[in-house]
Amino acid sequence: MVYSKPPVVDAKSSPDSLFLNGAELPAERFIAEPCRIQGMSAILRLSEPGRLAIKVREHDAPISIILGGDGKIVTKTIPVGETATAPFSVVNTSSTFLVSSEKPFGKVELDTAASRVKPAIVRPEGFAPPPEAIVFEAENIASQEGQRSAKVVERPSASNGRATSGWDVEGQAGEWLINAPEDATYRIYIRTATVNHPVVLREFYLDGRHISTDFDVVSWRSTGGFGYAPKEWRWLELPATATIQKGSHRLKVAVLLGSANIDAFAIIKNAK
Ligand SMILES: [Ca+2]
Repeated sequence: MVYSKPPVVDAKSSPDSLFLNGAELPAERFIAEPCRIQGMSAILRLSEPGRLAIKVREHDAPISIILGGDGKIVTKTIPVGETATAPFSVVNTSSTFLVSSEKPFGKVELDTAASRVKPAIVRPEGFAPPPEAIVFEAENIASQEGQRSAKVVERPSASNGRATSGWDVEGQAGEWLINAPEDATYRIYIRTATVNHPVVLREFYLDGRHISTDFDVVSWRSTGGFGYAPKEWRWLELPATATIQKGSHRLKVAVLLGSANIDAFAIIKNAK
């Protein structure tokens, strides 16, 4: 079913409304004259920043989605023939949500679990990898993707005195070559510094595949600064181990949300 009666229908009286994680959200359908744009608006409140997948069941014209709040606006389009977007990164827990199209559209479903975010394990200030750890400096970057490039910067407090900075926008990714000394299951660490963002979201790939089948996205929060002082760096352990064969492998980190400097990586053979 699609809405077709102008000008306003209360969401509760319409079978085609807005759902967040399976629960109906208060929303309003409208038709904007004179262009007759069909739309639906709502206030979206989430328990925490993260990722938001959006699905629109029925639509005969492209769907435009606008999510705004706190001076930031994110837009996405769902083309005809597709039902869902790639997930949004949502910074603000309270946002205005607007979905519109040239033609009527059906039920809109939002899902915060669809992109499967898992927090990194934050090691305390002063943590140092154990002697058996194999450390890879982030400044030895193999390749980058995206319209903006990160740079190698001098940071006296960084491992080897240098780090990478400028991982700022979605679409950027860096790839590093890591070398495993033997076939084993390893814990993977990243040394990072970040501030002033509600949450940092990153995807980690090993040889082109997510490092775990249990989650797609790793999250962490401010470390207190961008690494100008030693206390601003933290070692984070990724929330899964990876079985890695002896030899060289590609570790890729893709930016989804938030700026975070990267100093180094480490792999540590899992004791178990
Ligand atoms: Ca470094």
